[in-house]
Formats: sequence, C-alpha cells, structure tokens
Amino acid sequence: MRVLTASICFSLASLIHAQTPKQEQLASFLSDTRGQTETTDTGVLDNTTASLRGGPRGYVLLEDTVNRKKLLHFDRQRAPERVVHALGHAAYGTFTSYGDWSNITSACWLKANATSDVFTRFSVVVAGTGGADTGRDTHGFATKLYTECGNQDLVGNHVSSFFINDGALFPDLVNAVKAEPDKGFPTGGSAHTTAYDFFTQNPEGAEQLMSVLSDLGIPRDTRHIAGNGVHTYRFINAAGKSTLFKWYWRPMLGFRSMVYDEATKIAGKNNNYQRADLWNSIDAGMFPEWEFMIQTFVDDGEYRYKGIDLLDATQVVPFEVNPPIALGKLVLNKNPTNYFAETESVSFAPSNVVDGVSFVPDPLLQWRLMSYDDSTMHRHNGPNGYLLPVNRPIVPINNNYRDGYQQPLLYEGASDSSPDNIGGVQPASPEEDLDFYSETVTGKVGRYGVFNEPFAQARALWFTMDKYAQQHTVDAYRFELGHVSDPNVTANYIAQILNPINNCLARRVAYGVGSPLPAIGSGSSVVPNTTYPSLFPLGGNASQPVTGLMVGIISTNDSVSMATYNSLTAVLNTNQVLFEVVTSHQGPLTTGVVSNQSYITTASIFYDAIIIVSGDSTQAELSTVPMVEQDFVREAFSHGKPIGEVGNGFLNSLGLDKVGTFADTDPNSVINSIVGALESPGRYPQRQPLDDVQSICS
Ligand code: HDE
Repeated sequence: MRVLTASICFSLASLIHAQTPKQEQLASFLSDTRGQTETTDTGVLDNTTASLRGGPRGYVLLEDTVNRKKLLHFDRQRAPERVVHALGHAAYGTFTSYGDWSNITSACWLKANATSDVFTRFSVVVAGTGGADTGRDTHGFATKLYTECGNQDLVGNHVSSFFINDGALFPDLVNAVKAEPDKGFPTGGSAHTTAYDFFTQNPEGAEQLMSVLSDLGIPRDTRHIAGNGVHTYRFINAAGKSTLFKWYWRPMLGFRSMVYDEATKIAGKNNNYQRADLWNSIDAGMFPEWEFMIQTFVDDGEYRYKGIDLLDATQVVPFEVNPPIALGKLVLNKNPTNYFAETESVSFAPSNVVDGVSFVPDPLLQWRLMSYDDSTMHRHNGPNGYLLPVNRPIVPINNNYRDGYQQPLLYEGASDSSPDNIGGVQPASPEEDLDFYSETVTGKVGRYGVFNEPFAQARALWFTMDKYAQQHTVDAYRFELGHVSDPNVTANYIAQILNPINNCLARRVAYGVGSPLPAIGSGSSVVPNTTYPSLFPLGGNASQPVTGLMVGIISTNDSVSMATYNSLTAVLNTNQVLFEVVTSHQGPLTTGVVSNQSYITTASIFYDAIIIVSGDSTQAELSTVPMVEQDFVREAFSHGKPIGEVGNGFLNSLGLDKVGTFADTDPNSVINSIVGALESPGRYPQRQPLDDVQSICS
C-alpha cells in the first residue's frame, strides 16, 4: 500500500460511521480473533503449524483431523467470481435526500431529510478478480441503500448507454468480449476478434463503445466517475401515479481520466490502483460524494421522449435535452472490514426495489430482474445469500423462504406457510405491499427486436469531443482493431459501423491499422446541429476540486532543502492534495527531508503533477542528473501532466519548457501554479501530435 504523506492523513472513519443502523447491525457480526489462541471450528484449542506425522521424517497421518479440516476449508475458500464485474472495490456511506419527493414516489429513501446507510461497489466488467483495475472498460457503480422500508439497489454503469438492448443477447456479448474460447486470452479487454465481430453485428452499441474508447473509458479512479442507471425506471406515488425516470450519480469531485499509455503502465506496476485510491482517500478522511439526479418523463404509455426510445438501453437522453434534477447526495466514508465477507459477497440486483420504485418493459432490464438473483444463488451456493451480513436489510426479514444450504436462522413456531391461522407469517395488505403499476398489457407473441437508428447518437458524441479527445478516441479504435487478427473483421467494423457514423473517422482509423480506407463520401458527412457536452463531461475550462490528487516532488540529485519542502507542502496540505517525495533512495536525505519513494518503488504514472526542485542543486550536480530522473520528467510530460520546477533551467535543458510547465525560483509561485493547473485544465493534451486530418480525409 502506498504511503500518504499529507498531514490530513488521519483516520476519521471510526468517528463518522460509529452508530448508523447498518453499522450497528454489522457490529453484531464482527469476529475479533486478534491475539486469541487458535481453536478448531468446534472450539477446541489447537496448533496447526505442523502436521501429525509417523516419525520426524515419516508420512502424514490420516488422524491429523485438525489439519485435514484446515486444508478442506482452504480448498473451498473462494466463491465463484462474478461472470461479469468480477474485479471490484467498495465502501460504506450514507445517502441523504435533499427534500420530500413524495409527489413522484412513495420510496421512503426520498422522503424529507431521509438518511440511509449504503454500500457501494465499483467494478470493471471484463477483467477477472486478479486483473488490473485501470484497463479500458465499462465501470460498474452499484449501490445498496439499507432503508427503513427495505433494501433499494441502484445497479448502474459509469457510462450512460449499453452495448445491446435485449437481454437475450447478453451471454453472446459477454462471451464475445471476454477471452476467446479456444485460446483463453486475451483477458481483461475487448481488443480482439470475437469482440469486434460482435460489435459489427450489433450496431446499436456504437455509442456505448465510442464512450468506452474515448477518455471516459480510462477514468483516473472511481472517485471521478459518474453512475448511470442506463434504463428507464418507474416511480409510483401514493396516489398510484407513475412517473418515468432515468437516474444518475454525478461526482462532486468532477471527472478525470488518464491517458492510455499511463493506464496500461499503471496496470503493470499496480493492478490495484483504483481500489487503493478509494481506500486511501476514505482512510485519509477525504470522503468522495456524488449527487443523485434524475430525468423525469411523463408516462403516457408510449415510452418515448422527443423521439428517443425510453425502452432502448442503447439510447441516451442528453441532459441538454432533458435537464436532470438533484434529489440527494451519496457520501462514502467507511472502508469495509473484510474483503470477502463484504465486497466479494455483496449481492446487488436491479430487482431489489422498495415500494414506490418499479420497472418498464425494457427487454434488457426485464432479464436483469431475473439474472442477478440467479447469480446470487449460484455464487452463494444456494438461496441464503441475502441473509449474509452485508446483504441483510436493517428491517426484519419475515418470510417462509426456509432451509437451504447454510440457513443461519432458527425460525421459531410451528408454521412455515401463509396465510395461516396458527401464528405464522401473514401476507402484507394491498396497501402495504410492493407497488406494481397496473398497466394494460396486450400484444401478439413474437420475437421482436428493438430497433432504433444506431449511429446518430455516436455521431453526436463524436462531434461533442474536441480535437484532442477525438484523437485519443481514434487511437483507441486503432489499438483495439490493431489487435483483431482477422482483417475482414477489422474492415467490416470500419465499413459497417464507423463509416456510417463519420467517413473521416472511419478513414482515420483505417489508415492507422492498414485497413482499406472507405472511399471519400461513402460514409456519413453529416455534422449534427447540436452537440451534447453532458455526453462527454471531460475537459472544458471549469475549475475542478483537487482533493486527493497526488503530486510527486523530485529533486535533482536528492538535494531538496527543508525550506523548499515546507513551502511546497504547506500549499498542498491546504488544498488537500497528497504528495510524495521521490528520490534515489527512500528514507532521510542529507537535507533532513524524508523521501517516501525511490525511482525503483514508484514511477511518474502515479502522480497527477510533478515538481522538480533544481534550485537547491549546485551547478555541478545539475550537469549530472541521472537518466532515471530525466525519464521520470519526460514521461510525465508526455502524459500531459502539469510540471513545476523550483529553480530554472532543468526543464529547459530537457527541451520541455512548453505549455503546462511552470519554472520559478520561488516555490510558492510554482506550487500555486501547479494547484491552479490541476484545478483547470488538469492535463495538456496539446503536447501530443494530431493526425493530419486534411490529408487523410480529403
Ligand atoms: Fe449486469 N450483471 N447484467 N449490467 N451488472 C451482473 O450479477 C446482467 C447490465 C452491472 O458490484 C451479474 O451478481 C444481464 C447493465 C453491475 O456486484 C449478472 C444483463 C448494467 C454489476 C448480471 C446485464 C449492468 C453487474 C454478475 C443484460 C448497467 C456488478 C454477478 C440483460 C446498468 C454488481 C451478479 C456488483 C453484475 C447480469 C446488463 C451493471 C450476471 C443479464 C445494462 C454494476 O447477473
């Protein structure tokens, strides 16, 4: 685990979460074995550090029952990983409603001042549990609210549409994107043949795929991503009125992404980067927050809004078309106690709703209402997964779902059927029970596909991005298609999906991967009248919070003085920016400053900005700066990061005194420039070369 060195790194967690209803309930399940003498499962004191053997060099005896049990337990100590979203990290927190939303829903968690405990799990879809969490992927954002009227799950992704719109295709999508069946690789990414053949057959996913191949697909961490419900859902109020809605989590820290080279290098050096980021931030008392927002739509039975099909999960409703309203706030403020029992064992399901929340006939959502409960039963080897501590509601569970593997409860009484007259569980009245919307449903049985024009929304996203973001996206298509082994699959994707979105995009990608260039004018040249910044919330000039970002302070020949160090770190502390001193070795330097990292233990990819202190070096020292130090600076530069120099001439000597670098002999001036640059623009993509669009496209 990385060391956090800002002075704000103290643990607030124990103060914040002490006595919420869910934490109180969880406390009753805690098992403190620290410092206790070992026992068997049957409570007998034992020592299992050596086998029972027939002599000091003899066979292990069958009679070693305690070690037999120890190994039998070990052989079974994993549950099957999730078939998708296997790699995840999570935290507890609270959701607070901003007001009384009973005009649209009777959901208790949206009553005036309602506060609910939550558990949120972030994940990546494709990578397995041992994979890297920075790989390009869709990130899951699943939240369980433990409300006073039962559990409400909000299971979404970090981008706002989906690859397909009928759940019948989900196994095909996942099989195609995961490792190829004969080889068993590649794992953890979609850059291969089966995925792009699937994407060509299913053009409805063009917008979602472009989102993932844009910088949105490589977020810096999960504190800086959105959550999107993707589907349309239904609120029902006490009068039985239905209002359709789509839900979103918007990060209060704003949006930040990486560049692809950085994401892949981080994956190699620390494949737990994002989970450590959330854990460390919460541990340091920097609690990430999101606003819960909804778009509402009149329920007239048509499920359409301004021409957009609300039953098609591949279609987005941009905020510019229907501005969302904020209903409440999520704060994550407590790390889990035990990874397996909580993060790994939590069971989310879109079917877990409370009274006042319901569904629409979206054929993707309808299958999700079944699949998650099924996954839970499979993963927990039976039907009792919802009784685990992390999954239990804070309200009583009273039902006749009895027995099964690992049933932990001792149900009292002689009845397990209802209704009954012998004292068993009684059904809720129609006024009390879970609302369903009494809609008239008619139709002729058939296998109906969901079809809406698939390219316009991808085109809108393409034209919303600036030329740098477009270049990153072109490069991502090139990376992905460049790893497709069948040239026909590459050519088909370019001709059938990219060309109808935009002819120039298709030509640029084709040029990069050596595929036949679609003829000029053969694809779309439509330039949409409107663009939608909400579809691509990265970039722009708005100032963003810098809380929890990480600055690396390096120093030519380890010479940073205590005075310079103090000036720099005072400003970083004030702004809640974390920092590490990186030098040739860890530990105390001759100047008295303590170095946290060496060039062996870290790399520039772990910092959002770097500051090089050269002014404390002598001229002789400056002329002998080791290559590893120079490369550290060059790499940060090539990733577009703000770079400061306390001193003058080092950046110049490397030829890097360009946009986004700040050299001054006054440390205060440098550090204020760096914090300002992290606030906005964050990165300097203009350092990267752009395609010669003119020559490729005309
Ligand atoms: Fe999932 N999905 N999904 N999904 N999904 C699962 O449920 C499924 C879809 C999402 O942190 C599984 O318990 C089907 C859309 C998240 O535990 C599984 C379909 C969205 C997570 C499943 C979809 C998601 C999952 C695997 C199409 C965004 C992780 C283990 C009909 C709105 C939750 C499990 C966590 C997990 C099925 C499509 C989000 C297999 C059948 C659309 C965030 O049941």
